[in-house]
Amino acid sequence: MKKTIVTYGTFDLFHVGHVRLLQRARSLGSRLIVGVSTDDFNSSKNKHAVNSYAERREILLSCRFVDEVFAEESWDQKRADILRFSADIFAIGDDWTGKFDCLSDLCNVVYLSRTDGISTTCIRNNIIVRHSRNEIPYNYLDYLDRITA
Ligand code: C2G
Repeated sequence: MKKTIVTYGTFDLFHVGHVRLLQRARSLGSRLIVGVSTDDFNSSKNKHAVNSYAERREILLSCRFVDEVFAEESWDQKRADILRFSADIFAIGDDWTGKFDCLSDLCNVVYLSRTDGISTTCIRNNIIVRHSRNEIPYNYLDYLDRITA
């Protein structure tokens, strides 16, 4: 049966953990729709992505597991999104276990196991540490200016 899955995230510094989450979510049905946190929404969470919303959206749309992308602008839009997309499944990583059970009157809520050993924060910190040890070539400095600004 054709099932629609909806998931959410920032997906900054896109990495293999994100890829596997999207692959697993997509395997639950036939259409995966991703709500991507906007830069303003992230600021309200005191989170500052390296990649802008436009870049993260473009990266996700290029991922073969993703069928559609829309903007996540607030915490409380999920119920309306599930109805708007007629989603059968709400899927997210198990670092959110229990947090979205409140949606189970609208659709099936699934928590998928995270990929251990990788995260956007680890990647950022790794670069900053290597930069401080001058292990990173000069042309990375602009990039670092963006993430340490
Ligand atoms: N993820 C994963 N394995 C990792 C890192 C992330 O499976 N090693 C999953 C997360 O659990 C999440 C998705 O990848 O389901 C996106 O992760 P983030 O970009 O960190 O998004 P998050 O901050 O969890 O945003 O309203 C909900 C929020 O938008 C969720």
